[in-house]
Amino acid sequence: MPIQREPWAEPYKIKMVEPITMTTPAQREAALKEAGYNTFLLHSDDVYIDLLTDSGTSAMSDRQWAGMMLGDEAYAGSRNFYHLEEAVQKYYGYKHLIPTHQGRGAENLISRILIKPGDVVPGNMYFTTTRAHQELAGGSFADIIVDEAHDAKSTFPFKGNVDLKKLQAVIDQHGAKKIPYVSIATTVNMAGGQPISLQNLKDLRALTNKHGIRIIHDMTRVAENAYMIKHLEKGQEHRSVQDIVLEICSLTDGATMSAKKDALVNIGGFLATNEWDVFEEARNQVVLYEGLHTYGGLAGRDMEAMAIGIGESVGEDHIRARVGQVLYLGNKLIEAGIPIVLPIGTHGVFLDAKAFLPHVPQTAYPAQTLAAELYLDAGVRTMERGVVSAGRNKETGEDYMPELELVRLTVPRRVYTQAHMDVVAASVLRVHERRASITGLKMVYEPKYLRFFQARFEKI
Ligand code: PLI
Repeated sequence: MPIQREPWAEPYKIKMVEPITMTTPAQREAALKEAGYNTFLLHSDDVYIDLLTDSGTSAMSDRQWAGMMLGDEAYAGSRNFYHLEEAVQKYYGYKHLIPTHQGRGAENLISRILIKPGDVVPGNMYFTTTRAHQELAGGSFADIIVDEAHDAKSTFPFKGNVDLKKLQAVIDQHGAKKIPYVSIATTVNMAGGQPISLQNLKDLRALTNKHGIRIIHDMTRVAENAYMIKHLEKGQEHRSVQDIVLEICSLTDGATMSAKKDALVNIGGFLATNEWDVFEEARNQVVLYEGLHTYGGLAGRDMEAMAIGIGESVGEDHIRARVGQVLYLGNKLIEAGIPIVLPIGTHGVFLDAKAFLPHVPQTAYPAQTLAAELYLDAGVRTMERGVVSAGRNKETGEDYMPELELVRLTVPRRVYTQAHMDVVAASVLRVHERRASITGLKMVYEPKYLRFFQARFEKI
């Protein structure tokens, strides 16, 4: 991790402000009960500092807002689509582009196009929506991430790496024909925002080439991953983030993108591919699920903001401050002895709820409980990333019991200041001090799909 010797400040100044609500403990208690102890079900008006997600919560730049005014809202062939296509080709190097309303729209398309019932999709840990679409298309997910990723205490710098022996075992067991692609995320959200190394990706490319297997890249946080490669991987320190991003993409065959993260927009995503056949099929199917292939569910102005945001996302000053702010919060918590996933991730700090609340069994949802308690303390909203998010095995119906039972403090891009981070750290410390008095939750309502979004709980 780069050592921060000098104080740093955000590389922007504030031109417009959005007031936020301050609430009393009694108001928060009532709001939490009303929300079934699920932070997804809180009204954002009842939230003070919103660290639920970094998805769609970024502050756009003045240039992006200016771009919004240049929206060409034609149904077909909007000029903003061509700007976006140019940006995707220039910064990411993929040949063909299909815009979608957000990342999961692209996941739906690629899963429907490439996965047949009975197929297996290996990946560097699952992501909720990605795996759900793979399963809806009849596939099953196989976890091939390195063991260190499942150990919150391991300080291995590239916990997003693929264990090539695990992939070889999947190939040996099922045969390459049953593997439509390997799904690689930069960075790995569910592991705590951990990067994959360039060397590992090159080794993966060599192995998949040998077996004729594609790599599909979940490039949601690729610039953050590239920043970590620059600072942690030998021989990469003199390269620009922009250059590393291009190389990462060049090692893969196509990508799904949630532009709501790295690309600094409030809505939008895309599917990109280098294969003409895949592009043609996606262009056919996108009209059923998203919209015409030159807008994919987005307004022209959204595509313009995305095109500009992609360029800003690989700027050295931007990415240093973005990851730097997360490191600032993480280091404050480490200094205070709070158990967090190490190393600190790039988009958020992940509390280790099993270590934070060792007396709460996983069946009583320690991470869900901790997220609720954090909200009660000061109105900071966070997200469970543990047994509730993991869901159930579709064959056996049993709960997945993930090693990692985490609460994610996700930092939106360019939204909060370091002072907000100080307030968050103080609140976590207060909850930690009274942790012995905290009991778990029981689930009283469970939706069929992606249950973490709408599940409801009661105090045990
Ligand atoms: O929320 P979408 O549909 O634009 O993107 C789905 C998605 C795909 N991959 C990864 C790695 C994600 O993190 C992701 C969405 N993440 C959310 C919403 C999050 O809060 O982390």
